[in-house]
Amino acid sequence: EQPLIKLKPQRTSSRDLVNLDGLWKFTLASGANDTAQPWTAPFPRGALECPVPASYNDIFVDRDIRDHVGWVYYQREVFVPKGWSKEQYFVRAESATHHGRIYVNDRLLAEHVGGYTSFEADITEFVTAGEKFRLTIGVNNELTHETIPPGKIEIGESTGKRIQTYNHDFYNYAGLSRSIWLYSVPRQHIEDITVSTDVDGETGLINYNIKVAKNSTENIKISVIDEEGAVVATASGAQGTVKINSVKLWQPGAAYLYQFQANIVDGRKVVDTYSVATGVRTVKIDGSKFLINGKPFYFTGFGRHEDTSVRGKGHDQAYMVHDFQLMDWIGANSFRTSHYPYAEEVMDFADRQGIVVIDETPAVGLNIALLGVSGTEVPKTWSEENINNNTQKAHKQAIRELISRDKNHASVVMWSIANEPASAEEGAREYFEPLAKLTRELDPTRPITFANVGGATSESDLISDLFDVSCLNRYFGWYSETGDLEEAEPALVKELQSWEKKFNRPIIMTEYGAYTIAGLHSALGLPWSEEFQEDMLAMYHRVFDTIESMAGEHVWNFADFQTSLGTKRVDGNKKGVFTRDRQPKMAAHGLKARWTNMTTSG
Ligand code: GCB
Repeated sequence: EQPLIKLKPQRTSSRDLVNLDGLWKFTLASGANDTAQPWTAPFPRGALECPVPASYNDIFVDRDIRDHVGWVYYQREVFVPKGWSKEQYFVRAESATHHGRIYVNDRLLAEHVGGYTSFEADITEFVTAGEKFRLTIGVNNELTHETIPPGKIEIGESTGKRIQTYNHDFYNYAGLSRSIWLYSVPRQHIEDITVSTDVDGETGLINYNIKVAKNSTENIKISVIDEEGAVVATASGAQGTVKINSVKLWQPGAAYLYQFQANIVDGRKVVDTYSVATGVRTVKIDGSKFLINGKPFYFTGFGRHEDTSVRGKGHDQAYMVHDFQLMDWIGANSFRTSHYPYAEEVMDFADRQGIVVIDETPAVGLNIALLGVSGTEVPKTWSEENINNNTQKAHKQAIRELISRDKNHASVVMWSIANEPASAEEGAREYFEPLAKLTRELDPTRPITFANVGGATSESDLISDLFDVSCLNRYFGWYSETGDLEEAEPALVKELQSWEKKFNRPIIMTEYGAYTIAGLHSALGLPWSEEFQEDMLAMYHRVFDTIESMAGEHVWNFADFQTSLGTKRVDGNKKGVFTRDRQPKMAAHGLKARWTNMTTSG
């Protein structure tokens, strides 16, 4: 059985890769029932050109493109390098949001549903090395009640046009927002590597399991190489444990990565080589403490988004590095990949930077009541018409793909399998019990959680005992007790105390914050102003410091971000501590003072 998400392409002595980013020709399907097959021919001269990686929505000055619901197509010519005649080669899309198809010339070679994980087409039999082919990638942005995340397509009353609606608070950016690769592997190759680490005194242990492609020899040699390039341990065989003496641990804020290099060997020849950057560390929960390497870890940082102006969710190295710099500046030691898996480059970078990650699936918006549905009859979330067995199937797949992709990252210390589901509604337990079980089966080494919604209290929530950490999103002082911090404070105290009392385990506030218009000031500290954001965060911190089980605080949000159109959002959600172009709001300075002080004093 093939791994769900294949190893990220790598250039090694046995593997090659060609980056296909750049300007691609671009066209929209005219409608849902469009029978044109644009992949069967080169797009006409004069076709639009669209940058990859980028969401396409904000690139063009055209509402028809921005609001398009359905398929779009990207196309370019690609040469397969001459030297690859003995190799096996693939086209890999790091993501296609939310449903992708890879066509090579006239042929459909791969299809994938799920907007934030990679998929690929084996094109070896269809294109000869040294020849060129027409590569078309179709991307569909539709969300239904059976997709993850869920959504709904409505029909405009006058125009008859299709309108995408959804329950989550970020814009449904779509397209090819991550890199596209052409890469080769030898016929006999390593298909998957799973590592997990442990520590025994001064000795680091890397437990590993390697899968090879069929017809490959299983003669496998392992070398573990330290940051100086020295081989510090070796082993052989497809699974086992390698021991590193006097191990240097991967620590939050002080990353150390070994290269776990796996080789398929045939006699004296190395047939294939692949390396996984491996940080040796342990993660454990002990009562109300979240332990990394046996020491209590207190999360400081943010829920974030992949979001910038113009590129939307397009991965961008400049923003990635800059965002990590800002997190370092402000004293953030961690973040949550709210509300979907981020680009793999981000996970690699977090490993190298020693930033701790709570890794989340795209299961956001599984909560119909949050829509603000009016009337007496609130529709049920966990029901045939809304979130049903097929949605659950898609959710399982999203969990499998996330873990398959990110299992080897030292930075990832916990899986979050959903954001703000209707966990107090009847049916939640039936829905979540198998998902929690699946997550633990797939990865017994990391704790699991979900971000609990305000209103699903320690008493009314039906699923929290299935998880290891209480991750709470709370907006006292914003969505309730609006602008009244004197009322909000005791409400927050009461809430946190009730969770602490119910579960002897860590609590992380995974969201708290206030909508803040940069530049808006108020001597009275009224809502929407920079003063209010600052006061509100200070109030939360005062409370957190009195709660023994508190194990972390993630402000919502790192930066302002785009949302769907609505009367409560002015050009998006402005709960950022930084503006969308990454300038600090006033509250950033208070956070910096608090967090940098915490990090140094432990
Ligand atoms: C939440 C959601 C997040 C929203 C945020 C808000 O609870 O998890 O996606 O953006 O509240 O600002 O309303």
